Amino acid sequence: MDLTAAAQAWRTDGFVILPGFLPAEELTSALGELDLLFPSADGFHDGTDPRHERFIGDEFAGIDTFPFASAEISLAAVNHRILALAEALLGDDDLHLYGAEAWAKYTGACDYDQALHRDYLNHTVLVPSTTPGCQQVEMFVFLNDVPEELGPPHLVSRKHTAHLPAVPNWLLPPGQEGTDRFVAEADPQLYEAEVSGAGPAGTVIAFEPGTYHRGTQLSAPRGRSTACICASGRPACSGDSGSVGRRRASRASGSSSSAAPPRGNCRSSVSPGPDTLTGRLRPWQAWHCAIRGATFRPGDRRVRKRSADMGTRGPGGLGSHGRRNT
Ligand SMILES: O=C(O)CCC(=O)C(=O)O
Repeated sequence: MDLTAAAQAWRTDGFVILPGFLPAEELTSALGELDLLFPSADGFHDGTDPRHERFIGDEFAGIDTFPFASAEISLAAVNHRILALAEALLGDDDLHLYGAEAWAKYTGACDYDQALHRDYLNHTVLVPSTTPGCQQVEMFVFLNDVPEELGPPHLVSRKHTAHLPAVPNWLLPPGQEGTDRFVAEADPQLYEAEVSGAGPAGTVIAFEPGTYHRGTQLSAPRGRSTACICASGRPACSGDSGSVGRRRASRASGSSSSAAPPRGNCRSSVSPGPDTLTGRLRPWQAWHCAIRGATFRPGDRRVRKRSADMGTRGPGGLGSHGRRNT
């Protein structure tokens, strides 16, 4: 599917699924650093990786916030094809990445099955907009193959949901009762209308925060799925209220994570400086520089050299943001 067709599908359905959109060779370096973030499937399931306990009992505990410990995975979130797709879908080239996460899920670690929901409570200050110039796009980027047994997101076309009010925001499977005015039982047809995002590594699922979607259960024995999630749009139109939406989604799906403390806010961890807004450096380019600088690890001479270079590079470089490497 070319970008024009993708934009058409996005306008009609509120999402577009692009199987294998990132070619394997553009994921190789990110995959080579995946163990900096997450245990392997064997390391988790055999309990041999000391980090395995983190993932047990809370689906959101598998989320790392941007910038990641791996420069290459951070860069995957702003891969040039992702940027071109965001520009095509939003019809705008003045975009800012306002959030990025990397997420690992392991079969049996917890309940990953979510209720259908929209993301407006943690992506916008108001209800999501379809107004040109004020839209946002979220993308799931699969780092490995995600067949149905590894819990791909499911989405529902706007054709079935455009008429639905902003509240309730979580629509439970038929037969389950809502707990407050934000959570209600869905019309049975809504779950029947779901489309699966299952696809090979490199698949990108782009959706508008007002599109109903949900995470699904992992059932493959000893399975692991990993994805990057990135969100971009016009900063003037986007807001952030932490991860309220996710916590509420998990409460609606009965997961134990409702009592978890709020997770960190990745939206402001590295933001393009004022110079990037004056047109000297496009925001995306600034992000590339910032990622390389902010993912510095002590002892990593390769990354240290890059960040030192960027400090002298002028607008948008790390030095001009006045930020320190951590
Ligand atoms: O991970 C997924 O497949 C979907 C997650 C999701 O929609 C959410 O947590 O809001």
